[in-house]
Amino acid sequence: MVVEIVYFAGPGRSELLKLIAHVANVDYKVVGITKDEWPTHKPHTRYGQMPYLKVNDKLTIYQTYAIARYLAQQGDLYPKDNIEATQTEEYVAAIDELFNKYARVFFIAPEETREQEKKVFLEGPVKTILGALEKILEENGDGHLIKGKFTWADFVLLDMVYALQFKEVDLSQFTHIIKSKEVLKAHPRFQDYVTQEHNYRKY
Ligand SMILES: N[C@@H](CCC(=O)N[C@@H](CS)C(=O)NCC(=O)O)C(=O)O
Repeated sequence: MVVEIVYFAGPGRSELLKLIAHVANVDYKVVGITKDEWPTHKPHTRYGQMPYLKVNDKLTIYQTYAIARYLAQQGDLYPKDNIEATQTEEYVAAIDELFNKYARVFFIAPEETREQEKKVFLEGPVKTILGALEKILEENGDGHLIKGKFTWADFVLLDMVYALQFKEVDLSQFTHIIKSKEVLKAHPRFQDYVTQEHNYRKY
């Protein structure tokens, strides 16, 4: 069964989904909707938004992190242990909060207030949320948010880091987060993902 990851034909929220699907060894294909197609496509989506995942004729899943969780569960990226699973949920929820603020600052905020909003973002949630995850990585010491294993939370963080660096946010103070990138990139399925044409982030 091949699932379809449907999103705008370009980078954005579906980067994470393609990466997790690939690393989790899910059989997937990428469906790109153009800006011109979107107005006629939008009313057929549940929330008027993308991405969505078409699993089969009966099942379509919406909301980025719900899709990411489902894909992670198909492979070995979602912990079977309840406590570890809950910890990944916590970390992903924190990153979700950061991502929504990032989207506001860099893509939604009006030009007149963007610089001020950016300052508040960098001094506030970036420091607090990444600072907290940095501490966990430091304690674990192996580049993983859940010690000893690759989980979806690692890739959610990686995607957030790339999104921030794409906007030239300096993350050099978060040395353990930066180091964890290399650990994730060493995953054999990650190595394969970077060769894919639809790897728009150019990991
Ligand atoms: N909470 C949603 C947000 C999705 C979202 O904001 N999608 C945007 C693109 S990044 C969208 O579909 N925009 C087009 C529109 O609203 O018409 C998720 O996580 O998937």
